[in-house]
Amino acid sequence: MNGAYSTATYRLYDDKADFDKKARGIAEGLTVGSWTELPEVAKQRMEKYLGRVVSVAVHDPKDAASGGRYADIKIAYPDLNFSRDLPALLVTTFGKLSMDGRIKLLDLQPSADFLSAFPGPKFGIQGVRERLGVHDRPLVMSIFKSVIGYDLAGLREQFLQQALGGVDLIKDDEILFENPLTPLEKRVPACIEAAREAEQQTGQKLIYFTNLTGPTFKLRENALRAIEAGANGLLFNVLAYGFDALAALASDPDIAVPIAAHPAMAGAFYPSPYHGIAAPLLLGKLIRIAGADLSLFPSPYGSVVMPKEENFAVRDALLGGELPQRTVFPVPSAGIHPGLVPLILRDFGPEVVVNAGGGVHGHPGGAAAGGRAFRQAVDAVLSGQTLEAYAAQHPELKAAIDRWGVRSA
Ligand code: 1AE
Repeated sequence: MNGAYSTATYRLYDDKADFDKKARGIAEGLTVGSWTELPEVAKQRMEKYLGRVVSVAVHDPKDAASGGRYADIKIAYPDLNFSRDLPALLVTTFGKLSMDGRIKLLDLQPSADFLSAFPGPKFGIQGVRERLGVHDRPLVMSIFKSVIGYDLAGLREQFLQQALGGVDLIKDDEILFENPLTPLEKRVPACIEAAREAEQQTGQKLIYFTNLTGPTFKLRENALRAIEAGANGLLFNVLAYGFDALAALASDPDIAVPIAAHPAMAGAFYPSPYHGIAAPLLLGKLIRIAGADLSLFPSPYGSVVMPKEENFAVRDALLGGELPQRTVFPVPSAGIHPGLVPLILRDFGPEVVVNAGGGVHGHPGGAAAGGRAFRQAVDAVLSGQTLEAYAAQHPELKAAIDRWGVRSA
């Protein structure tokens, strides 16, 4: 095969299909259309556009729970067929095909040439750490909770309490949109000012991820408005807008703040074994190529569960060496409390963001105590102590453990 190719791996379930034939049908159908009927002279002209079957691995598990007979099919697509943007890659590899039977897109391996069109995260893990001046421990993020209906003073107070707990990052709730009570131009300065007030007590720098919202064609303008108002981070509902919108924001030289990608709507894509896009690709590889600096996804421990194996594959896609783009902070989320910190650090290592909403605000001593409990839990693990032992000298952690317990597996 001459020229650059990008490959896609699919899992296709079918009790009777001839999977080799099916694979040839995909390779031809998504590139040149029909192949065998083409006259010889046209074949010569079209060959460089033809998709290739790389491999077909058929599995026929007999147990009823397995979901039946399936094949993992790998197809190589000539880069010649599509432009250097993510919509073109996705529509080529999984456009019409996504609706054709029980088929799931497991992975994409874009060519080096394709990947070179994507600068990826502007900051990545190192850049975010440099902004905060924190290099020796996992980061802690707190999520606003119950923001709708709050006025500016109420929102500022909620921010201040979170910041006083010593968290590194605070993110808007993803459902906070432009609204008359807390419009962007007022909300951002109020929160940044509260961050400064807290910094005087905690000595802690803080990034506030302001929810970037509005119609797609206004995103850039709204991002610049937020930054002009003082925002030093942006939260982005990437799956509602698409990966291309994220790529445009991340590569924009005027949008020089870290971006946290929220997984809202991800459940419409990854959980089915038979349809959609696998989580490691959706919330790992594509997020990194498109350029978010942090990727949130459901943890394997909390309230919105993603199986461990998939979770670790998301982690590996964000942190691993397969892509040329900077590494991205994994943010396993949802239902996280201080008693889960030992598991998070064991499974994700030092390059992780411990992220919680209810686990901060639900602390018996309030949000500031909740943030402190998380920082203490991280310190306990880094100093090699059990949470229970460390809690003997740290009342906020003790109260959190009394409330939520400690999970060991
Ligand atoms: C997977 C996203 C988690 C998220 O955005 C969120 O708000 C979590 O809240 P808690 O920590 O479950 O209360």
